[in-house]
Amino acid sequence: MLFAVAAVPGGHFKSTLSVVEHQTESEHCQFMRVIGTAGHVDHGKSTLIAALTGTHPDRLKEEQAREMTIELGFGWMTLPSGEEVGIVDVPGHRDFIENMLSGIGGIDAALLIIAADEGVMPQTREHLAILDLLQVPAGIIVLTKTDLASDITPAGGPAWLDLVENDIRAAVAPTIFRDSPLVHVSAKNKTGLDHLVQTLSKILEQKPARIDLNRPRLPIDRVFSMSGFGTVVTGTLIDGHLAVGDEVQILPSGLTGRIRGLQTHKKKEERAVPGSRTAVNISGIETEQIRRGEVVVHPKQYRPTRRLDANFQLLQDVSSPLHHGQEVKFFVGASETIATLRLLGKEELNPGEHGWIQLELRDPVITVRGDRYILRRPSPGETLGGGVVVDHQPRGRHKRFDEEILKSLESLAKGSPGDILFEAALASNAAILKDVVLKSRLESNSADSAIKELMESGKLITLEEGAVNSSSDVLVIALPHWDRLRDKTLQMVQSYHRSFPLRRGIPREELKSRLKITPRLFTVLIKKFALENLLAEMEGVVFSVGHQIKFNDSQQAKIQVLMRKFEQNPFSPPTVKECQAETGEEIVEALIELGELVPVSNDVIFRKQDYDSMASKIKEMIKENGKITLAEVRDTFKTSRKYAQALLEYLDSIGETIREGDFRKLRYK
Ligand SMILES: Nc1nc2c(ncn2[C@@H]2O[C@H](COP(=O)(O)OP(=O)(O)OP(=O)(O)O)[C@@H](O)[C@H]2O)c(=O)[nH]1
Ligand SMILES: [Mg+2]
Repeated sequence: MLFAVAAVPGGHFKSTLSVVEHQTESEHCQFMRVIGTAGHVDHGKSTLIAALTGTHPDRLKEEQAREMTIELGFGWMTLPSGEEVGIVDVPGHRDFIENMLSGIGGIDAALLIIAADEGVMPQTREHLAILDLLQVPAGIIVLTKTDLASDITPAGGPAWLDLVENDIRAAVAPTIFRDSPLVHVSAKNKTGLDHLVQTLSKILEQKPARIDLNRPRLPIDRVFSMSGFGTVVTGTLIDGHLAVGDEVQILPSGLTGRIRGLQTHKKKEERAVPGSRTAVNISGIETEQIRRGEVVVHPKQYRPTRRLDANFQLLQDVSSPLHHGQEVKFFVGASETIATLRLLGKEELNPGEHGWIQLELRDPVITVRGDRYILRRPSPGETLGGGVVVDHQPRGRHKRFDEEILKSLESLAKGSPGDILFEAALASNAAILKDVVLKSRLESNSADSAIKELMESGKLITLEEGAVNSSSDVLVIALPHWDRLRDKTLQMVQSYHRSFPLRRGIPREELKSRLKITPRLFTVLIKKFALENLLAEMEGVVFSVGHQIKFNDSQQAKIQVLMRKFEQNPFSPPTVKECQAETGEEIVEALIELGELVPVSNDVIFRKQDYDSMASKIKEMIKENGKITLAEVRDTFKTSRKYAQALLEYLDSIGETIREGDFRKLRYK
């Protein structure tokens, strides 16, 4: 059964690594793409998506009645290569531009849709400016409704479509769309659609893959409840993958839950990959507890922030300069909040200028260095500009005119070798240090100083002994991954103790396969925990230091009854089966674990003290006589042949005695 109607976007994140190719490990190769529409109201965006996918993206009754998109619409299409591409359809009306912003964040390519009969209009320009500020990786200009344009050409004048195209080229010249292909279509007559799909395939092919940074973020654009499933949230997944069973956290609220199910394009998946439109069925959190704009993450990987430093570009055609202290609306991912703007290094910012700002946010948001954001004026609504977050956890309020601070923001924006290496470590999980360096593409000198810096600050952790430099083979891990792995491991062991309180611990192999990590990492992990006195390992069983097997009252009572039987016949005690019948298998196992019972065969078992006294008596007798027979043992302890034989064979097997014909002698005298 399906639980999703796909939905929307994420923070457009350009990390320092996004300029670097990175697909070295197969587990990081999987990704998907999402495209978005953009353009003036009524220019034919939704109709074009309907023509491409067969499904009209407008879902609401009100939208259908008004023939106007209000909320984001979602769909997907399959390219000739077989690749599935998610689609986000946005509203063009100026009143809904903030809905458009919440959907456009995580897209890989935009279709800038312009009606041929109207040409460039105000929201064509505004959407274009937003796509440019977000630096959407690729774009296609789609001139639609071409069926309406053929008759417009004025007598004797230049062809209408040529005029429109000239206008478009002038509008896109200063933006990321400057070299974008322009495709003519008519959604009504279904002309040009194949060409559009081919063009889309081509530009997507040229773009680098989405990176799996191992720290997934799903900015939530829809929350709903499905009967039989419970809470479902949707968004465009970025920066990592999610898997069924994962523990997740909703930020900024901090609530935690577990992933019960995942869907991409209405298909059930075990794992959702970066760039995919993803619906997540979460257990443990109610629908009412989650708001649009919040983010689904793995625990401990992100921290909400209410203050950030950023560079900012004020658009050329805004109505007035930007002032210090001004109240603005801040948009990142699918979230929006009010912010107070601190203008750094300048008295005011004039249209077309850029500068450094610090934002004090009314509500906490999830954003990281490298995220692109948009600012709007609250009233009257106007897109002011946007930029890149350069520090999402600044130390404090900056002085406005401080050269040192401006310089440090410059270098933060460029990204230090330490930042670049850290990004590579985040994208690698636990990995060999020299492979992380390779991934970062740093040259060895800067890599060496970056390694030193990260080790000193504790952001990168070595898991093995050995030289630590750009060519070393030691296993390293970034701090957030280590924290997660550590918590996961300790929790697994503790939950095993809770489930099996009468067992000493979890079998090593079982823990390893549950953690799904390599044998090499597992070995160092257990070693490290042992050094930190958190876990211990004995005879292939891993347990929390301090864990003790404890019996409850009714178990204690059963044990007492059993022990009385041992007391009555210490040398012909109940058999293993009889013990199990008395107390249950678990308790017998626990008593063996605790060393109170010693099984000498599958059938015969003694109390520790009885076993000890029998064993030492036998050894004493051999010492006196040089040897002993089975019959002598049987008679000494007034027991039966079964017990005597099992005990002697056990003593043989542990190397205390050795059998010679009918006699036992001591193996070592
Ligand atoms: N003749 C003709 N009409 C079209 C074409 N594409 C769309 N239309 C019509 O244009 C009107 C608006 O189309 P929509 O697809 O709703 O426009 P939109 O860009 O999605 O509008 P918003 O979402 O409100 O911004 C509808 O009446 C469509 O039938 C086309 O290629 N040719
Ligand atoms: Mg529409």
